[in-house]
Amino acid sequence: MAGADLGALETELLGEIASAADLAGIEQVRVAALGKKGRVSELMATLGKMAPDERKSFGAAINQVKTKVSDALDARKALLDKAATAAKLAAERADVTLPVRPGPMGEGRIHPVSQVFDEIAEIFADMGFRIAEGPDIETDDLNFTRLNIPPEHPARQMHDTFYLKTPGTSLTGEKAPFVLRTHTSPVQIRTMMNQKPPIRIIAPGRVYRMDSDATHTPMFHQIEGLVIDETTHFGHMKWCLEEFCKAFFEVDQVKMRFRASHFPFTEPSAEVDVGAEAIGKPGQWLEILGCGMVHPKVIANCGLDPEKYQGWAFGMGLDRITMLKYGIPDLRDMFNADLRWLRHYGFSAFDVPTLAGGMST
Ligand code: 2U9
Repeated sequence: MAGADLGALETELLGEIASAADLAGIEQVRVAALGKKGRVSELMATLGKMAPDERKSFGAAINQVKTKVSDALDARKALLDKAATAAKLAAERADVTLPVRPGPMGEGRIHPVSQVFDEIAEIFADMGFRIAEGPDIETDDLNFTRLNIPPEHPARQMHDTFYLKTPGTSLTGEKAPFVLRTHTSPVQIRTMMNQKPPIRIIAPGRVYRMDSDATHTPMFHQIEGLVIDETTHFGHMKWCLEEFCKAFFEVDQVKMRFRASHFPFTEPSAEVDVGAEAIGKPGQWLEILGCGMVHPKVIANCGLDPEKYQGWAFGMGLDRITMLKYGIPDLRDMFNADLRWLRHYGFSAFDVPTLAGGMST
């Protein structure tokens, strides 16, 4: 091939490269020019049959064409690459500040009890508590006996507790009646039996009592807390509960009233009221939880030395404090699965409660 033809080939190829519109086009030109059977490669293959002098000059000329074509391919490819990325970015541009589009995530509602559980978990997690869970079906040993609730106690009677027809096997191996747990306390019992103090847990969950009227449902939700170590005392409990109330009701100050009470599993025990200013009703008191120092017998019943370890516990009805905080008038509506109610009282899945970002807004 003569030098003029080589120049024409170069012009033709550079023209094709310049007019390639996209990455696929540029690849086509590359294969047709520099591929195994490409026009430049085929010229290279003719070198072998040439006389040495001719080979030298023609070889150098082809190499020049090859380099120019190759450089032009790279440059055009880089340009097209950039243009393709820019086009993709423009097409896929998302304005993350726009409100959520209608759809399952925006439509669905978090039940107020779930929201309040998340709020409480956040508050206690911030104070170093861990969430512990256990089964809804327990033996009467874990639900009652180890909690210092004796067999003749009214809570054990058939009209308060759901007993299962078939007995189960207790943790110590003997046959024991199965019950639907009447409180989440067996979760704390299990934790004390399995874990060395210090213990700081909250135990949320469903509990069951044979009770059904305007203010009681056979299933309701509780959240209990337990702290066990060598030195913790009633003052720590009061501080923690006060901090909890301030964070939960989202106020800077709360009035609290500890009234002496009695529970088999705590001694001394107290019921706790909060000044209703916290929910905008000055002058009234709201009972929100029960608490006390864990009874030494309960500590011993879990295999811990009550001379060495002490602690405190509290319990509250989640449904009740949900109703208080969010002004829900009727307990039974909480379990009716009425979509209109849920749309009114429920929360968006995007309103995740955090201490930094706010509990309920
Ligand atoms: C262990 C030791 C002690 C949990 C406690 C209360 C007080 C309490 C009620 C609140 C409203 C139940 O839902 S409610 O009806 N609970 O007043 N609960 S102290 O004490 C424990 C728990 C576990 C091992």
